[in-house]
Amino acid sequence: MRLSRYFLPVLKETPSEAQIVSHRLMLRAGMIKQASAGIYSWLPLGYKVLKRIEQIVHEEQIRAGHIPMLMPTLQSAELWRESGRYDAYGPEMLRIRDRHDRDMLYGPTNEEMITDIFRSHVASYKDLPLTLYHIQWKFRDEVRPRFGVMRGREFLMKDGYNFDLTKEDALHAYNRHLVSYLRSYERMGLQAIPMRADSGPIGGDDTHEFLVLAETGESEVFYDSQITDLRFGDRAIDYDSVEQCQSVLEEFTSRYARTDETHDPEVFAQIPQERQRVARGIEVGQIFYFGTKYSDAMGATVDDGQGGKVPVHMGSHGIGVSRLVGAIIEASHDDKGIIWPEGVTPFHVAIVNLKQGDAACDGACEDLYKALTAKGLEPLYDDRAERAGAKFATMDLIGLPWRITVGPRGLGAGVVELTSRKTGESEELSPEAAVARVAEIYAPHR
Ligand code: P5A
Repeated sequence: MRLSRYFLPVLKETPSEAQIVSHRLMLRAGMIKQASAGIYSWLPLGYKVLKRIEQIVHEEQIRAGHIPMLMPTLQSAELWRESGRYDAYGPEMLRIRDRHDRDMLYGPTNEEMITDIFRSHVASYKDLPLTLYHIQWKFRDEVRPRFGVMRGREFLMKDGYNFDLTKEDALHAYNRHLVSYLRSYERMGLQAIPMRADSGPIGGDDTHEFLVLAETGESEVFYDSQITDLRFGDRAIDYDSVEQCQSVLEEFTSRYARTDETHDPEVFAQIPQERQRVARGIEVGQIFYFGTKYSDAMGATVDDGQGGKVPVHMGSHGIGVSRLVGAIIEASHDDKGIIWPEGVTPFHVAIVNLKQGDAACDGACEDLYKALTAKGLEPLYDDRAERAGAKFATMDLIGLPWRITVGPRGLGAGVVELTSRKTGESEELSPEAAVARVAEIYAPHR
């Protein structure tokens, strides 16, 4: 993409309405625009990051054997009356009436709708196990929408639902989700710690929230510092293996890590004092096992193969896709702007032309642009007739992890400069070597 032809409405002033750094930076970098309280338009740069996150989530869900689909945003109140949640959900639910006076709602989650799909089409235990998921907009009429996309009213969620014959099978699905979530967050450059939590309106006893540690997080968390040493890394996992998924669960939940809702001061006090941590975190996902809560209420049963009908065991599992954009920025920025992890960056590399209009510089930039594109990378080429300082400031603000700077002096010596946004370190390389280096950096991310 050439910056002269892109739509990147960066702001010079720091927006006064934004209280936390990710919200400020998303507005300044031209990623989002507020449409009304807690509802945002995703401008091209923000949209690209959102899509990258979605892509990672899809890849990891499919890898775990879960099946993508798409349900609507608007739902009929009837289903929610069946489960008993139509009244229970309270004012967070946006209720709508259509022209035929039918009660509708903008879905805050999809347990009822997926259970209805299941009971309409699945009758036998032979069709189990089954996990379906979608990535779809949700609406929750939050009392205090704030912090930009972090606590929105309209927000994008990946929500998945497992259907199993037995509790053991459903707990395997729970563990599979835990593993796939650990992998997903790490690919986004994040450490998200599974913590024992409270299930709230979704229900059930078994639930973990995934929290990214950040001072601006809305949740207070208590944990043993040893938990932060754990990484999933690139270990191979067989998602069908009960033992393998179970062992990841045991490893990642072996240390004390709880949200304030489940915090137990007595148990916490038993951790050596130097390892006790009280901090704040951003909840970027949550997994639930709630057994037969919805299948009982809505009659989702299967033949058990022995002549009987049994309600299926279920769980649901959510990732805050749009919230993650803010969470990643909270975890990765400096005073100049965003620093995108390579896994989610909107463009892979910036090309900054220090002397637009100079034939040699323009030619070298065009060649770099073509060579990077030919490698399957997406460069953002600042081809505007701006001064160098302004170009650097824009690229620092929008946070691309790598920048190639092209100027007449370097070109005279046959080199361009490759700079890391994170460390600020630069390396002089031939243009060909710079392209090869960037391709190598991104190889594990594609
Ligand atoms: C699990 C999937 C559920 O709704 N039902 C389907 C279950 N879980 S949850 O924890 O309530 O939400 C899942 C994740 O969505 C994000 N989230 C939000 N993101 C932005 N703004 C909001 N107002 C908001 N509310 C929830 C969180 O990341 C949460 O973990």
